Amino acid sequence: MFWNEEIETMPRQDLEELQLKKLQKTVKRAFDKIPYYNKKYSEAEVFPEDIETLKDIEKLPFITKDDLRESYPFGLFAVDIDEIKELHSSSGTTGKPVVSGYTKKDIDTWAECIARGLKMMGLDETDIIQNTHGYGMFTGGFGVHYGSHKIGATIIPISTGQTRRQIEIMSDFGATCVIFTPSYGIHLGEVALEDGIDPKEFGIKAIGFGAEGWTEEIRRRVEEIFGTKAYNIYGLTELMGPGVGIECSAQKGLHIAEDIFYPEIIDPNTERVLGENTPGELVLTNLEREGMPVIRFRTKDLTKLTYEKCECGRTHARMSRITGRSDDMIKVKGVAIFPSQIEKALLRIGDVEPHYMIIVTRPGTLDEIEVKVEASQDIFFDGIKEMMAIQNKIEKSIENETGIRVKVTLVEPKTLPRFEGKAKRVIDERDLH
Ligand code: DLL
Repeated sequence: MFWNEEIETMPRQDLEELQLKKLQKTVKRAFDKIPYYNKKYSEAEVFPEDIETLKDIEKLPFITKDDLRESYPFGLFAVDIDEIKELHSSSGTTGKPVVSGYTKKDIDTWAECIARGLKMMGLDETDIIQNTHGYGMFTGGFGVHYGSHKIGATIIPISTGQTRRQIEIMSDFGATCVIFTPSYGIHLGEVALEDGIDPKEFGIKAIGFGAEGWTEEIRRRVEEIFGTKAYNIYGLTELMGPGVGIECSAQKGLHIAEDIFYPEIIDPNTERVLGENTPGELVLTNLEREGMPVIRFRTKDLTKLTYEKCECGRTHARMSRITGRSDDMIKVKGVAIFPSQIEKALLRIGDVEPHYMIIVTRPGTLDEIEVKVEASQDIFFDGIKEMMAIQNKIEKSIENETGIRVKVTLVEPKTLPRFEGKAKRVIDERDLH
């Protein structure tokens, strides 16, 4: 099933011509309207007229999360704020978030991406979609919502949490599709099973899941619990939100909406562009965006691309499942966290040393974070009560900074590893590769 068959099955040569036209227009708009790009490109001595072929994109400098943070909040908008109709920001964090702005047309483009994906998953206007993604600054909730309206399906905007109510509604309202993060999906299924309810009996036709890393074992578990196929949904706030890439019924990679995003794969160390089927870091460029065109964004997500025509008939490139990150960002319960935020939160407290380790585990189906922090000599010898009070204070400070509850353990001074060069502060024991 297609939403936009002409575009989705376009011969690659025509698609590339279309991409080039859109790229030229985007670069020119960014250069003319956004001082940030104007300065960056002028310094690199590259100008809009230098983009004569698609490969010429490689002449343009990359843009990173730090660049976006520096332009906080509206420095990368190409239109006046009154043309921006919606604002989102990267999930959960209260530090300096990345802001994403959308014009009316951008919201429609977003809906288009999700609509294509919902059709890939075999859904149409007769379906009832239960959307467990949070509605708020996180892009998961609204993105799926707009796409669902576009194909004319019925949406249940239930958002995250209240697991038993989710199960009741799924059953009573007859949901035929459910959208979740893989870890929440497994949790949802297992709570139902614990209560003696078999999720297979809900009659779910398709599951859409994403927003965090997962393995094929996790997919198998989700599919087994709900008795249906689970489709990968990829996206990120900076470029739009969910819907940059979505899997079709073949489940052999996610189709990137290539008339809307231009994908490249680079070696994260040398920044050299790599060829098809070679793993590396995904770099994305908005080709359609009015409000905030992002050009050559280093996603830090590791994947590879294939341009081979898919058995579903679509010609758009496919990216494989994300296998990791080239930086130290961790996604826990769908929220993106950087070790620097944890560091900031604990240094605010005092009485602790700036030595810490972050340990991420998934004991059951949900993620847990433990932060081990070295106590100062004085505190360590002050006794258990004082230590507990400080642990508590740090836990609150980290929750304030990241929006996530963690367990803090104070350890003896000088017992955590010291690093030469780049510190490795995160131990991820979830085995998501
Ligand atoms: O997570 C957008 C989204 C919402 C995608 C709902 C899918 C479903 P951010 O919070 O900005 O946006 O986080 C983006 O999450 O760079 C990846 O590291 C990770 N990520 C997103 N989707 C997947 C996925 C949303 N399918 C960051 N597989 C990205 C693995 C994913 N990682």
